[in-house]
Amino acid sequence: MKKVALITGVTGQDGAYLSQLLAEKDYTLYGLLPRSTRYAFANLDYLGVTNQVDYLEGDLADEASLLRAVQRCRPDEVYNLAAQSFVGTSWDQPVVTSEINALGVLKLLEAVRLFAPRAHFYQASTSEMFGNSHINGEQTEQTPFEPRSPYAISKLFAYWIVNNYRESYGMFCANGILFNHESPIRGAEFVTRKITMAVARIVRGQQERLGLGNLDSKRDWGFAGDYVRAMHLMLQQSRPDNYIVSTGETHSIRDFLDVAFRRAGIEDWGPYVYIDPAYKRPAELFTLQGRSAKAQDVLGWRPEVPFEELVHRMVDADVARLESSKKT
Ligand code: NAP
Ligand code: F7E
Repeated sequence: MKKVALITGVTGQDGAYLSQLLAEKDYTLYGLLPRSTRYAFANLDYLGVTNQVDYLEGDLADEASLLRAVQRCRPDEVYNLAAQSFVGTSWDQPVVTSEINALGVLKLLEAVRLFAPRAHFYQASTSEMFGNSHINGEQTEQTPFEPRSPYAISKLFAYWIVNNYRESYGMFCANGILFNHESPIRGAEFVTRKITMAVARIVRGQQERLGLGNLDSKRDWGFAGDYVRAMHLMLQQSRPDNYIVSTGETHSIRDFLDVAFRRAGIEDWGPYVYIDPAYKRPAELFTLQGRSAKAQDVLGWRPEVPFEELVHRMVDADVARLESSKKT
């Protein structure tokens, strides 16, 4: 029998990579589609999987729509990837962020508890929950959470309610605590893609300069295609648990700029980049560096795409997009 998976946030970066992975594994796939995303299939199109998914209308803010969606598809696995996922916006729209990222998860858990109580449930938790907390410079599953944005706080509620449903109802609920992961279909508002899109335009003479915020913050950046494999593995275990997913390496925004501009043949990015205070955040996370030993030992998961190759892939994809848009 084919397994049935329901993916929320199916049109986002991770939703598209996960759809591709599960389609290859011959799942029957359902994607939750809020009205706002009705025609936003660019990421799924990019990976060639738009037609491999059946779409169910629903929104994490609308409990009845979640009840209907879960009742209709009766999933074996639920991947909750939907979120207001941009940390910067969470200061401008803290209530919407909390409605979706915190209460939305609770609403979805209730729908699963009522209509698919044996389903395995994945929650997209995040390294943002750690804030600046670390143990010897790293974050592990034991590191205390010290969230520093409305986004992180909303995700921490979700993390705990998922643990609570596991403990209270014996449901198979897993939290993946994922560190930053990127790809050629990363949202344009995130710093990595903002840089690679700008690099492509700068080398073609379509943009002069790039305004950025804090260049000194460091992130543990991996490849989204690698990280969705970890999500799937978490739901194939005999027991539900929480796992960090990360590369174990950290790089600054400056490092990212070095590699991205050099890939496009520009050795010194200095003249092209300026500091725009509008992109500085009210509270910053300085360094994230995750230890994914547990995921590696228990799940047998490994990250496969190293930092430089990730940046190269993103720059090359954005350069290619501009080339092809010129031809059409
Ligand atoms: P993304 O590209 O921003 O995708 C988020 C998805 O959620 C989009 O399809 C979005 O649709 C959908 N969505 C937003 N509000 C919704 C609502 N009210 N109801 C239903 N769907 C809604 O994010 P991502 O990078 O793929 O990340 C996937 C998940 O992992 C998110 O929960 C994110 O917070 C979490 N996460 C991401 C990272 C990372 O580095 N990428 C790291 C840790 C955790 P619209 O586009 O129409 O809004
Ligand atoms: O910022 C700095 C910014 O927006 C990274 C989400 O997927 O990962 C992501 O959150 C760093 C921060 O990602 C600009 O201040 C400088 O220090 O790319 P970002 P994020 O905030 O780390 C986590 C794990 C998630 O869970 C989230 O969903 O880059 N930065 N200048 C800038 N950031 C942006 N966006 N734009 C700038 O101009």
